[in-house]
Amino acid sequence: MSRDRLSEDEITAGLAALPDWRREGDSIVRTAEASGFPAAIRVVDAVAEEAERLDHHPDIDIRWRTLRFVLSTHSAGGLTALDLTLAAAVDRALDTHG
Ligand code: HBI
Repeated sequence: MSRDRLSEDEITAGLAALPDWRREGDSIVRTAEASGFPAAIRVVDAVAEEAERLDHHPDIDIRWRTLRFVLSTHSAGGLTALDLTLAAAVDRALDTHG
């Protein structure tokens, strides 16, 4: 998958399909509450597996049940299709394990 930076229109279109995510500068961010600390870790574990498969990794802040995911493509200095794909994977992990 391309690591070319997305255009503003592409970012806007991508975020329309990711209603739980917010743009923060060159990143997209989602904060979510898991049912407890073990569930939060299960979410992070599922995301880690997908991140390895994609070779694309999130910044994750874990505070008890609260998870904050920050996605950007560091090598591109902004957002790429990989970030949108990983965001959808985070959403699935939260739906399944959260
Ligand atoms: N993850 N978010 C993010 N951004 C990157 O630029 C990135 C990554 N994971 C791995 C990676 N780059 C590269 O080190 C490998 O693709 C080689």
